[in-house]
Amino acid sequence: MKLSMILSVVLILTISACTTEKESTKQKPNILFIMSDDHAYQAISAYSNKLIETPNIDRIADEGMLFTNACVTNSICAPSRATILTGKHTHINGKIDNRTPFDTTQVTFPQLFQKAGYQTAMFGKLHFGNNPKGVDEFMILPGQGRYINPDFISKRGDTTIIGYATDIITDLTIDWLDKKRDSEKPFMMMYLHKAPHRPWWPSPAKFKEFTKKQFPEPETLFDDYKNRGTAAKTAEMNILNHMMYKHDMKIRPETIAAMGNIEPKIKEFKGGFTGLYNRMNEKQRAQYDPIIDSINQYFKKNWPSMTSEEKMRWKYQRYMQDYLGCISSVDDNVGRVLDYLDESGLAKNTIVIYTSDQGFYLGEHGWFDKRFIYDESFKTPLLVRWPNEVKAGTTNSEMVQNLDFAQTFLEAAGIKAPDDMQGESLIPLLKGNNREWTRDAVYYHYYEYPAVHMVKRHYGIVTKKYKLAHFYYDVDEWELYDRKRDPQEMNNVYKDSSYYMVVIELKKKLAGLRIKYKDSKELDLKYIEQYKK
Ligand code: SGN
Ligand code: CA
Repeated sequence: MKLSMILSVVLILTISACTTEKESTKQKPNILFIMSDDHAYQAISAYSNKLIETPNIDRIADEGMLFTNACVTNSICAPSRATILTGKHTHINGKIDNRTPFDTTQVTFPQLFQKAGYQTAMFGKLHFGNNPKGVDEFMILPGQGRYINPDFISKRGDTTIIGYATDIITDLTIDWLDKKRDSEKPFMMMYLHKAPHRPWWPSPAKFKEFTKKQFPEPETLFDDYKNRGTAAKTAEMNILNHMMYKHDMKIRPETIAAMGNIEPKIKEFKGGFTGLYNRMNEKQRAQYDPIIDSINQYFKKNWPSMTSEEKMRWKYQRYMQDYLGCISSVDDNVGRVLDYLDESGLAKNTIVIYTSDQGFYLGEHGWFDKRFIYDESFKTPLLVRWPNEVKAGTTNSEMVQNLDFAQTFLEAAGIKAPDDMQGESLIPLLKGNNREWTRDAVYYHYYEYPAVHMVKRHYGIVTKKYKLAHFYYDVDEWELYDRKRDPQEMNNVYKDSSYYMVVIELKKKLAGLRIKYKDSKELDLKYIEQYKK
């Protein structure tokens, strides 16, 4: 072959390689990962409209897929986020509870997106650290963040933005999508709400609207924890006994002072009502004050003569009014982002995911908060829209976990996932190929004890039919629930002889999962020792 011919062949090959690369990068889907904090699936109308309508979040499922059996590996904030970022169980990535520092030398999925040519950004609540890796741009809340006039950490230093956190996080997200990103590149955006985390402060408008509403009570609001283990009986998550008046119910310190020392005796609560109220400017206070005053007047007048049952009912309503008010703002703001995607033409090539860092109790078993392997906190909402790939209006009931997210996003973007990630890509399920999915059980492990809410350490296995959990550290107790016969998990049948074989088989399977995911008794002990330091 003549030299000129060889050169022209090389040239043609190079040009075509460049074009293919450019085209394939262009066609890569954008990822918009929306996560809220403590958003129970019971408060999304795509799952149930008993409590609230969330038309915007529902759109993601109407135009995509609703997962009805999505769950977390460890039902608490920072560990859930670490699992999502690393694609590993918390005993492997080390972020077993909210206290332990996150080892930032680990590979997280945004870093892989960035390396592969994606534009990456993160806005809202991360919970840990102040310099997330793998994101070109970020504005994150320090720690839990604040609902009103929130502080933000950014690459350019710290700043405070006046307004309501849910609206502000959305403004930042839309602004980056619209004006700041390089539109030649695909993007991976993490849009992370602080809402509806405790202490619940809805926006002034939602506060006004939701304090006028009354909500249906869950059947198990007055649960007495009979037929359960010690852990359920000793947890400090009961609305009547452990929810605070100032901190949670908007009762002013002056009201409490005038009524005597009536607050539940719980160590951890410092900020009370004033933590947020003192951040407000005059104008903001003027919006909240009339409603807070009327709640206080009612409380002062009626509380002393209420029965325990009436107190529980009143607290439950106050809880729902504020919690659901916060969610309503999340829903409006998700709507703003979805509208932006439509108007900009980005929607058709953008995968939109809506989830929460875990589920939450909305009065079931008399509780608020999370942590337990029991359904309301173990499960988490998961809705995914991916035009042309995911069939609109579909439902999936497989047992998927937050552990699977990283590998799913990476596969969607055509990026190889590291071999040591422990999840499974959900792409087959998203594309309707359920037969390719072989998982029949998931593994769960919660650690943060002793700590706020006093939920004991436990690990367990969950299948579609059963849930077996081992509570350890200062107890050694097993619990078994028959998920089909007892969906509310009111009866621990571990000692029921008719479940003898089920227990044997599940214990074997659980031991297998502990080996598969590299968890062990040694690690349990290591994390206990580490916690004591
Ligand atoms: C705070 C809350 C707790 C909550 C933890 C963990 N108290 O301590 O109720 O369980 O966060 O939540 S409050 O003072 O903020 O009201 S997590 O979502 O970050 O894990
Ligand atoms: Ca949370």
